[in-house]
Amino acid sequence: MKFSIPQKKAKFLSLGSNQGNRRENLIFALDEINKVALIKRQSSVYETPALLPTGAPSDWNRPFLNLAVEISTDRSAEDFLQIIQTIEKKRDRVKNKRWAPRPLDIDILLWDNVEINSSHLKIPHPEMNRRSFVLDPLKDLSAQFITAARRLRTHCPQLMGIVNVTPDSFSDGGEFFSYENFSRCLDLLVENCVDIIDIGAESTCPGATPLTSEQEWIRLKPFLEKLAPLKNDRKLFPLISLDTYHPETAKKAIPYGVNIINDVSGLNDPEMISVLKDSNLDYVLSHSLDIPANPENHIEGDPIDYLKIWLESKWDVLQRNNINADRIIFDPGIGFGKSSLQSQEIIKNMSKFRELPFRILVGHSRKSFFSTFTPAPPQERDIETIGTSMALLDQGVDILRVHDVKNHRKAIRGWLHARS
Ligand code: PH2
Ligand code: MG
Ligand code: MG
Repeated sequence: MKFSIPQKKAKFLSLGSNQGNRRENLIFALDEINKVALIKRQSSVYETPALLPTGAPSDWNRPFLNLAVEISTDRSAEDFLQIIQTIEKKRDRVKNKRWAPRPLDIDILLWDNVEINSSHLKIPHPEMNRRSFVLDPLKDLSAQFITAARRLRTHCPQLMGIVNVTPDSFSDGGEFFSYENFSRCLDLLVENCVDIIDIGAESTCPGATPLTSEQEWIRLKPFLEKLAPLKNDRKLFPLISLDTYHPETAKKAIPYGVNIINDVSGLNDPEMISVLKDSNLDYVLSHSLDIPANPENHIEGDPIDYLKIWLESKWDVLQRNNINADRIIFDPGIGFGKSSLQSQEIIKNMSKFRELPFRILVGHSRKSFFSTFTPAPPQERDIETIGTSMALLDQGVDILRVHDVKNHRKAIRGWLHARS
């Protein structure tokens, strides 16, 4: 197969909490693990419905926060199990009925190639491939878990919150182009457990004026300067994504703690490859024909077939440059080089990308294809956007890039509990 990826030999742990201050419990556990092992990669935090035994009391049904880490240590799995149990006890974990609410649970999932099947320890974790609360965080760490995570009914998406620091954005008309609005917006996103903050300084909607990289940086820098200390000070802060197609801007932003480059041009500038090679940034590979978007110009033929062929050619380039699948997020580019009907066609058929070993992002929020079936102006399309989002979740999409994170968070909670 064109898109096959290697299995990685590594040590993975999963962490969960559904009692007490769940975030503080996870932060405590990470600090403790950090004392005895190197945390190489850490996933986002996922709120997941409690998986309960049949006949469990209703008051056990409290959502967990779950995450996963990849660690490096010379200790054996048996020794590490002892360490984990000590950490759990320090956080008031008491011997209780199986699967009763707990302040902290740490499990070993994989330990390189080790296989253990004793009464108190089983590695690989025998249930891991059936649990979204394990696979969803794991797929952030390694692409080898992506397709398995996507096959489960309770596959939980990440929310990427849009923060435009532009005076001319189509759907929020320069709303965040002040520091007060910017920090209010950040607070709201963090409060609603946004997974990724996507900050962009250049509008790419039809008719927008393109910026040079220098102009873009002048706009962006003061906002990154506000954001960077927040990320440094607060544990479990969301990931930061930078919406730019200029490699020079991407490079300058790295010291500010940016984790992801969101490139709407889809690797149009070969210099972007060197930025990726010289960093460990994740990369949103987004399809487009023109930047800014040109409503007159769109792709020919079946859009899904077209995008698959396009993706294969881009994946060739990335592979040749040793950029691995763990770092790649594919985005079909709704509204970029597609007619309204083609955008809808893509949304209806996102499940055809299910077997790809890349995380998949869709950015449909408030976009112009909605205008073919609703009179609502862009700022009033959030409910329509959420409806569309629910249909995307059914198809296994991994990341939703949206304006209204607060209501998406609520809708996802309902969706997940109805499917779990
Ligand atoms: N852990 C369990 C049982 N149920 N449900 C969720 N969502 N997350 C968990 O970590 C979890 C659970 C047993 O350890
Ligand atoms: Mg467990
Ligand atoms: Mg356990």
